[in-house]
Amino acid sequence: MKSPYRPKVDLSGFWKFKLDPRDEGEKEGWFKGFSSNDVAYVPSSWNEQNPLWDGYEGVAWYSTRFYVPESLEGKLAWLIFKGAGYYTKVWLNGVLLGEHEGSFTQFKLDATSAVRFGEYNLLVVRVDNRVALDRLPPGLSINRTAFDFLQYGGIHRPAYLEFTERSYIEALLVETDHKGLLKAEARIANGSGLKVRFKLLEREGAELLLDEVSCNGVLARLNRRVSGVKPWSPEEPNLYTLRVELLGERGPLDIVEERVGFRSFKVDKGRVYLNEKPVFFKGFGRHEDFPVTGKYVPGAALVRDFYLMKKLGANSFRTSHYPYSDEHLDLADEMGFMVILESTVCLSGFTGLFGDQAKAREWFKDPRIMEKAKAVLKEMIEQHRNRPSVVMYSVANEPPTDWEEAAEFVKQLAEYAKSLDPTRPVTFASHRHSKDRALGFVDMISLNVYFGWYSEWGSIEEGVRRMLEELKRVHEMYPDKPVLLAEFGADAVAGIHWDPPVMWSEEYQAELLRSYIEGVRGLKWVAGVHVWNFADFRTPQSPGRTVLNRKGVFTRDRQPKFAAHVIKYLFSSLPSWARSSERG
Ligand code: ADA
Repeated sequence: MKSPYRPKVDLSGFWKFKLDPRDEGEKEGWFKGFSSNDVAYVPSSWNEQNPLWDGYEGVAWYSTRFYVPESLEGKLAWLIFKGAGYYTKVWLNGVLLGEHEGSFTQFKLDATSAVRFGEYNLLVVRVDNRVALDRLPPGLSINRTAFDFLQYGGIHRPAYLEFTERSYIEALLVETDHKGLLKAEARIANGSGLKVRFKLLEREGAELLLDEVSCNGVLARLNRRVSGVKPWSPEEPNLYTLRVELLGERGPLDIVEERVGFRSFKVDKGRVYLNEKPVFFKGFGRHEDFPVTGKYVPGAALVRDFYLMKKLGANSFRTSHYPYSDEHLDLADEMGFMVILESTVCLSGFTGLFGDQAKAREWFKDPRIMEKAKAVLKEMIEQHRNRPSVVMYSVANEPPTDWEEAAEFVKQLAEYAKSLDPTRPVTFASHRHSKDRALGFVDMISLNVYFGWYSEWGSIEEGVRRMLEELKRVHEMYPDKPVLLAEFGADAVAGIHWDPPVMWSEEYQAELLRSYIEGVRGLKWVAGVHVWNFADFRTPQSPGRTVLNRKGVFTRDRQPKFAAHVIKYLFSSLPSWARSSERG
């Protein structure tokens, strides 16, 4: 839901910044303002803005001053952070507005009681990026984590203030199908006796629908079938604008807009269908990671990424391993990419964090952990569920679901996601394959496979043989579930070339990717192939990593490795729409 009509104060820019390694700032009242000569830019992570902060794990403080015009007096003031963390506390003019856990979902704080009109305001933000076992994703410290990406710290995504009347549109829920079904539910604050006008507009502005309904004090609903709309698909990402106006006596009190696409997505009898046609995922696991800005990928870099993915013939990606930014997913809606939206339960190296495995199993039974996992899933779904690009949810990455406790954990998350949004299928990414006890709890099976890299060193052929063997074993166990090759790949240091292909060379990466894709070509129960990864990215220091995870087919600054050219050729030879005549 966007609100182009609401007055806003953008908070991007240079903020005062201060590290607080002994976490004494709150005791010393830094929330009323603190002295420092350091600056950090917002939105961006702090890590690469100053080499002194690169590996910093701890608490840091941000402050900025902003002016609010007197003309806004009497309105409600909302402070919105699109993504900051890991753990954020916010004060305005010395008043604590609230706190939020997790870097990858937005949060909104009521600033009405603290904001000053017609003068400067002091905003102070305490950000804590410490890694811990009771955080998602978990770990022990910045280089001992269950996840293979860097725990940046900072106000990673945009922050701003917006102002509404006392009656305003709190939330908007939209559901469509590819035949023109349009269901909308607007939740109104202080809406009793008010009317709501729904308008559906074509890209050029032509009005396709206009409907005015009474608000029953809280909700205003629309349920129509719109004739003549064009379906949304990766090939033709047709978008429309649903404008919702809350009407007062003297005209609109509030106006919000949502871009909608008319599309249907389902999983049925071993296949995935978009607009009732079987579809084949071709794409990537990605990361939000960019030089200097860290977890903030600037708009221009995102545009390049999407043109590069289009150039390679990709039609989809997974938001490995956390919900991506609104800008990122806006481009997916706009440029036509199917998105598997993944939550922050990333547990790749989880079991290795615990000496005592019994303790590790206990983690999955801890109600506080389940509560946190459900909280981020809820925020993620509420923030992105109106998007046509989001076709499926992934509730976890690489949980140790050969364990009963972990399987039950994933089962509960899958059920919870369905209870929040019954219109979308659910999956999780498994690295336990045929030993996995949770595959039966989801609609599509997603497998992360690294035979020929973490095992069968140097032997791609043997790797592919084991990959097919394992995929077929899983297929026999779940013949009615489609299987996505959700991750496969090899590290390649850009510039290392070797004949014959040997590990770490560009040739080995390209050949492994080619062999995997050729291996699954035509298997009709294989729903697609997602290469790990689109681009190299920062990861915790370890003997197995050279500063970056280098499984990208592009370098971190988005230049192609040999594999990018090979993927372009392969993706162009793979169908986007699956045919029924494929082999069993
Ligand atoms: C895992 C994990 C990824 C990454 C990948 C790798 O499957 O899901 O985050 O760590 O392996 O490069 O090893």
